Amino acid sequence: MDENLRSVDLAAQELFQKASEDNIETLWDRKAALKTQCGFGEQGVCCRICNMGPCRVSPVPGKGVQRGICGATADVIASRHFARMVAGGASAHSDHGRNIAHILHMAGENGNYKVRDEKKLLEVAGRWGISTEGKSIDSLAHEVAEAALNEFGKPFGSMTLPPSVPEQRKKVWEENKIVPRAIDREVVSIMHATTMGCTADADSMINLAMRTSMTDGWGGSYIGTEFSDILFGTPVPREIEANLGVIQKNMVNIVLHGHEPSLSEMVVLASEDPEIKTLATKAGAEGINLVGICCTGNEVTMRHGVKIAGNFHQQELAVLTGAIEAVIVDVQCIFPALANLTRCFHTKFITTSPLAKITGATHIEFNEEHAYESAKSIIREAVENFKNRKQDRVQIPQYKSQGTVGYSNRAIIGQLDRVVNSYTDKPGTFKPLADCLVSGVLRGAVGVVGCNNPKVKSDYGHLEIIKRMIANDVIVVVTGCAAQAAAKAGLLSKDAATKYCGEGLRKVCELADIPPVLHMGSCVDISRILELVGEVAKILHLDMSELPVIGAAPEWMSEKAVAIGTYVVSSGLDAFLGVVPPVTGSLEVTDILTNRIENWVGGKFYFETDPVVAAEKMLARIEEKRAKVEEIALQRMNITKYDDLSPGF
Ligand code: XCC
Ligand code: SF4
Repeated sequence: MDENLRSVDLAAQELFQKASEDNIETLWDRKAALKTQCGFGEQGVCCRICNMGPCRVSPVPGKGVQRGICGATADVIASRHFARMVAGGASAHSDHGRNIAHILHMAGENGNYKVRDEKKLLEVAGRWGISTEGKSIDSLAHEVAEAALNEFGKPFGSMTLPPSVPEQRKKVWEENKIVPRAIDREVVSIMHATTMGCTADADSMINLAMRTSMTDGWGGSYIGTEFSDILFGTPVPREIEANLGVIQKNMVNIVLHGHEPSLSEMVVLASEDPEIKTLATKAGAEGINLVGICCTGNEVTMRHGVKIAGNFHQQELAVLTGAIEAVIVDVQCIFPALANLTRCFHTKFITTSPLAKITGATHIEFNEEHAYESAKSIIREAVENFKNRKQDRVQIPQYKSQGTVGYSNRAIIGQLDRVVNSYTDKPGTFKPLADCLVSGVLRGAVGVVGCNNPKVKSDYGHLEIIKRMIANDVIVVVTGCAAQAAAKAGLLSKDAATKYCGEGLRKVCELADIPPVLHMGSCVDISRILELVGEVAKILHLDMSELPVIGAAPEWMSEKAVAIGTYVVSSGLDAFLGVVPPVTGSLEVTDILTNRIENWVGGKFYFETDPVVAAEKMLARIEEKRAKVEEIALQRMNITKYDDLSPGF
């Protein structure tokens, strides 16, 4: 592939050059080596569920082999595959949530982990129906953690839903029988229902997948976010820098990559340890420079302002700079290729989780019981490695952008409150935002999330959609690698409002002192977006599906994105996928996901690979929903005029 077609990122383009000069392989080379990828797999019509197979059936009805050995049709095979992707994704997010709950369970004054946000703990205790009276913070934390942990395997009843779910939405879920039961149970249910000889009906299969996806968004991910905020602090706005130019020539550079903040939080703390700092100086470095990649990077940038080295597609490129002493990883989205690649340099590749050991990496298992010491010994490896760096092989592309991150919902309300200072009857809500949406100052809101994928030009889809949204007065919230794409392109800076926005959004940004694109965190933090949308819907007495709000994953690759897309749609919002999921070999499954599902839950999937076309369709869909918003809201609130606009906006 022409190198300039791989990524819009100039830092990346510079390093593609270096990779080819040095004859070092990257993901794009491996993609090219695969030549044409398997068409059956791509369309979801190859079944490997039992060992009579693999059975690959024809994606064309009436032509070629129509059934697998057991008789499963393309519809059955594609729907089962889709459901397994949802289960895979939901399990990753939820297991992450569970780990954070375990950390909260062990938190205490004398331990390594402490409760940093007591207010949030009290709030969350309320949501689990736990009385706070007469309890110490630590014992309350313990109790809240236990309540959450019980959600994963509770034998009876349904999952405890957060208070942000509007009543209308709950009814939709009940009618569709997609109220999730225990978090683990739903994932197991999918594995069961998809095994040989169970569900052979696309409608029911997608329905089960929807129920499972809800355990992710409104369950495991929600717990992951809330408990991380309790433990490590709820993010507040802070300035950061992003792109490979944040790597420092004279410092010990450590890449934090993966997803769970339990390790990275300790690494941040331990990097300040006097002993470690002295060690760095002795090694001849000016200090320690932590930089983040993927969602672990998002977690620590949101809470500590740790600089962003890049997103998913930059994990190899960071190593290619030759200036990385260690890549420290926990779980998810880690290329096994880093093992070989780091060997071409002095870089240490350190795995820390028993769930993500990688052949060729140095495994130093992270011990949560002795988290601080454990993090210190991991950093020590990196610092001691500084002396092995070959400065003549170092090439750090000098590209980086400034931006503001840290938009938790509390932070967003804080910004709104600064404008609506005369609005005092209900301070501290999303009311001003709801007002802007109804009045049309903001046409709508879009969440742009997800990965990079070499099937599309890196970052192009993210940036194209984001720019087109904000130019049309649609406010954008971002998480995951989409957020990092936005950061690298300068879209998280407050200046972006003047540069790219329509008049309405620009005004809102100026008044509230926010960028037009709000970084809300990692991918589990899409739960923040759910909370935001749910609360705004509640204020307007609307269902989530009635709001001019859309989700988009322009460059997704992970099973997690399939789980996310499915819970977004099940929550009533459209989800635009920029890479087609492996279901198109079944007309029926494609029809369910892009059409019929809307009759069930009010939102549907769009498969649209051209971001320019996707953006047009998104804007049209927003206007379609807008047309009815005010009317319905007035009706439900039983008033004739929505004159209650927040003063200030
Ligand atoms: Fe992974 Fe979360 Fe995708 Fe990025 S966006 S490539 S999942 S790091 Ni979630
Ligand atoms: Fe083939 Fe059916 Fe077995 Fe799948 S479950 S591999 S279609 S026989």
